[in-house]
Amino acid sequence: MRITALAGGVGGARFVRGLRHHLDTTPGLEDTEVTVVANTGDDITLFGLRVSPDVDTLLYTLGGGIDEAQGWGRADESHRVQSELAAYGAQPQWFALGDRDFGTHVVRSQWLGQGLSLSEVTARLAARWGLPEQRITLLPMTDTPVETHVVVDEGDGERAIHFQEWWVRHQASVPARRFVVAGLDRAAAAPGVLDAIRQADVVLLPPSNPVVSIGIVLGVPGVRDALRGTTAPVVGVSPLISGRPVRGHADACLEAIGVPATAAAVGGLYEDFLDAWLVDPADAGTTLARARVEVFDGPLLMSDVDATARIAAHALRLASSVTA
Ligand code: FO1
Repeated sequence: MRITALAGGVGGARFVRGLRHHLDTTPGLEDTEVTVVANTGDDITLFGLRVSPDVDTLLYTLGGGIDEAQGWGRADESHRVQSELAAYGAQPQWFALGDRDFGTHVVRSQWLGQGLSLSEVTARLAARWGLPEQRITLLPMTDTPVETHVVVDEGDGERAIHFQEWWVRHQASVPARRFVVAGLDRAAAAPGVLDAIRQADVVLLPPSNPVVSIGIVLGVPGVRDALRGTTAPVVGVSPLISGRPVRGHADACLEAIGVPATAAAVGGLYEDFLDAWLVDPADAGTTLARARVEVFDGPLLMSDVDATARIAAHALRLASSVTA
């Protein structure tokens, strides 16, 4: 069986880890291949290095090197390089980059500089983290360098800031007018991405941010059409519980695009290709125009790997029960 998931950062990575755990501990499913299409709109160039936060969060989470409490960055981290950069007055200092994390950014930048594509670089990084041995293929959504920017207006007129500056420096506290991803409409899907959707047996949408993570992946030309056309059932997991994101600032993102922060409204964003939508018991009244809505038998909280595995298992059962 082949499962394809569109993923953002922390939520997507934790979901895929739970999915893989469920597959590996369920007789007959161990050989299932999982392809993850990662959002690269969060990518940013810092100190001359290319940083790909959602890809790195997936690598570290699936490879066992993640700082579990933070959900991003490497475990057992130190910040000696960053303190040297600060001593030189190097900017910015609002994005915490650890010494071990710098290793990833250095090799990514070196390989990109040697002419490798982001897909080739990501495959090398994934090999180090043992993803092929887990039957996980990690694909960037596109090899074209793209970055999500946030248009804000702090009273002195509109200006665009990098997504990370809005997300990390401002903690999404400055109201976003809109999100723009320069060049996305001319970006080609990375090799294998569209086939991974078209040829999947199941397509899953983890509880990632619907606007700046999954929403960006959906903006890659051809992705939405592939989702509409695939014979695979497409099943999503709500990232909101009672109108609140479990973590992050999905509510601020939804407000920026004028969408209510409800499980129903988020499911509605995917309605043109979604077959089923898994929601928390607190959102049991949710209905969608065409997709089937099912209530998870417990809190839709990815509190640990076992809890996440149960959510992933329910999503797969749901996929087998709906016709695409
Ligand atoms: N998130 C923060 O809230 N503060 C940080 O300083 C920070 C640094 C950082 C460094 C590398 C990385 O891969 C992720 C990092 N993140 C940080 C998380 C990141 O902003 C988010 O995980 C995604 O970009 C949003 O999904």
